[in-house]
Amino acid sequence: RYSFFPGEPRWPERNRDLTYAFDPRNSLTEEVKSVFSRAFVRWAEVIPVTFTRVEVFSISDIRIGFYSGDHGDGEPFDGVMGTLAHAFSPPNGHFHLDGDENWIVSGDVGGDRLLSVTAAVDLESVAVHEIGHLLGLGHSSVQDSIMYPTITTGRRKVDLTSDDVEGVQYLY
Ligand code: TQI
Ligand code: ZN
Ligand code: ZN
Repeated sequence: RYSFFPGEPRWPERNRDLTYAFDPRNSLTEEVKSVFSRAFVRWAEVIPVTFTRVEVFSISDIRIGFYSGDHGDGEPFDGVMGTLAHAFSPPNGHFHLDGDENWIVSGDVGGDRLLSVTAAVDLESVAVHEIGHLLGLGHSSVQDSIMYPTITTGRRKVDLTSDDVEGVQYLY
């Protein structure tokens, strides 16, 4: 079953039209940015919350960036595998991804040839999971849910289950 962070933090009623922005220091391609847009839509379809991309990083509700190792928030990344990303509970909005991972950017997870040489991680799957945390969801005990705390390398898991939907609809 779904869970929440202690105290059930959520975005306040006066701010449910959330903005998101990408760290300009990453100079991400539109292809990479569109993966996040798709991940936000999956959650926005089931709750009265909107996500709008803005250009000004410093004033955005949700701030997305790829970083390697120690990046200044006391939770350093650890190179390939291990921690892939982290996001904080509302209303923090920081969404950080480990720049050292071999991220799969397209929707196509590809053949097993690539996956056997490199431990590749599907970006959209991780984004959907982290957005769950940004909205206030903790981990779930339901294996197929987005918020279940394990993911198979190279696997794509992007569809919300009824458990994810019930959890987020309780909050919003
Ligand atoms: N990052 C952990 C995560 O997002 C960070 C974390 C550990 C955490 N414990 C937490 C966040 C408790 C909130 C509450 O779960 S991770 C997965 C999954 C990670 C893990 O890099 O290990 C995904 C990132 F679910 F597959 F294990 C994305 Cl999808
Ligand atoms: Zn961080
Ligand atoms: Zn998690």
